[in-house]
Amino acid sequence: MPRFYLTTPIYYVNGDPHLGHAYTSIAADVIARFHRLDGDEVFFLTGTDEHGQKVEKAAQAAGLAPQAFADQVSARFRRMSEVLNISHDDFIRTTEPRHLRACAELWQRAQANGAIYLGHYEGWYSVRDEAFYGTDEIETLADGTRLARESRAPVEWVREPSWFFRLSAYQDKLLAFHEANPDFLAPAARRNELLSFLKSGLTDLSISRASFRWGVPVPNDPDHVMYVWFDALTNYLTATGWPDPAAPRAGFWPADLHLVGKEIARFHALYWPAFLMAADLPLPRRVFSHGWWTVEGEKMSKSAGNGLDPTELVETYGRDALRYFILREVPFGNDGDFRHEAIVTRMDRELANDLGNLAQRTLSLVARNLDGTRPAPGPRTDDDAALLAQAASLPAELRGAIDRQALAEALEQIWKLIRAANAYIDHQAPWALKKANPTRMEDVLRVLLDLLHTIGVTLTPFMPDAMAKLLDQLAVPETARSLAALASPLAGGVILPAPAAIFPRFAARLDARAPAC
Ligand code: ME8
Repeated sequence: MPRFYLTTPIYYVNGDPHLGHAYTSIAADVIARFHRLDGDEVFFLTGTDEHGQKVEKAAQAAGLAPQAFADQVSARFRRMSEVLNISHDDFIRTTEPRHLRACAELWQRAQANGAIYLGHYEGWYSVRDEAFYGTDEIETLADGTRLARESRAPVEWVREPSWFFRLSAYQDKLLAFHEANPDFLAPAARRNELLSFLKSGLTDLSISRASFRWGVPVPNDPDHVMYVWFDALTNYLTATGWPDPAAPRAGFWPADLHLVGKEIARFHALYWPAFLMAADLPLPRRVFSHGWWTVEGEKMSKSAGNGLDPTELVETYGRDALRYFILREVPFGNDGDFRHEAIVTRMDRELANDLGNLAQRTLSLVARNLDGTRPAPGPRTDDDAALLAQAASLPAELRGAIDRQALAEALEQIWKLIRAANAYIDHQAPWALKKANPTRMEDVLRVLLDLLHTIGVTLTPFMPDAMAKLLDQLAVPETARSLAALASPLAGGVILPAPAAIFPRFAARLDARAPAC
């Protein structure tokens, strides 16, 4: 079985989950579910990033010890996964013993190879970004406040002894790696940004802190804890059971895909490959960095406290509609703006009208005119054959799109088939054939049931609950709910359950939730 290992970033536990975190987790979930549907053995990892000064400060503000605080907030991220129907195989926490072991091992291997040395750090640091900045990356405001120009996060001057990673020594190797692997970092715009940063010259990276304690201890130096990013990136290795070569998931390294937001592309596409090179380990195959959401035009962030709560969004719209909307609304890789009006419009037009009505019309005609029985495949007209050929080519097209993380494009390919099926039902008008040509009516309904089978299976990764309902109503057996199974016709003569609406309109959803008077 081909293996596929994909990851989300591990989220900081300094604040609660919001729409931005939900976005990455949902996108990764769709990709994981698609690979499972395609017969791959998948390892899908998510989790929480619990060390560092930012978390330590948030714990202090909450009046809790860092570990107790991390326990609380990590549980909320786990709950977010449940609420969104995220099918991760492991949820890693960086405070777990397995992770401390892996960090120490990676450090020691890099050190043994001469990539780590003790020095003195003096420069700008942003706790909010947990990142060091060069003087050329800093801006001074009129009131004297200093900010990191790009992220607008406050910075402070730090002077302390520090262990360094010899990043400058990896510049040529990194450049050669990126040139030999043009698809390693996508989208292309992000890759170009990274290449120009890389070409502008790399300085060594401070990878330990001596001024606070909330971190992974540096091996053989009790005064230092590891820089949170050295610790955090290592989580992707930890989860495979590394360094134990006999661990059940050892064969999953290197990861096939790290999915991240655009602000952390550099950490994943430069620092992480360099750390791995220093320890003589294989590099991940791809990093995809997606865009950022604003909400009704406003920037959203954990620190600004204006993040939309994923649980509330699910209560309002339903989790499948939310999953669908955020992947459909903008091409994956671009920024997006979350607007209530836009999600409601898509729910009504695309889910309730295009897809819901197609299923409802077909299934109620089968119930009324064929005693609810799925007919056997009949002779095909050119129109039937063309539409079924479009359905048959869909899995290969989707594989192509999912391999490029083109998630909105994958949805558009499925929607092309839905629109074609709606045009077909209008044109064939099976309701009018009942008296005039009942055999043709059967054949038309059978074509429509086959199309709905393909639509139901291919949309399962995006909307698992609703598509399970649709496939149940189509009486599709579990064994026929995979991409491979779409090539074999479903048996005729099977009785379908009574049809029921799959996607209520948004207003009807709200009515259903209102307390009865
Ligand atoms: O960066 N729009 O954690 P984090 C889209 N712990 N995605 C968003 C978003 C938004 N407005 N806001 C956040 C960290 N995200 C580190 C990662 S990995 C080894 C360590 C998503 O809690 C996006 O995926 O700040 C982004 O990269 C991630 O949340 C940052 O989460």
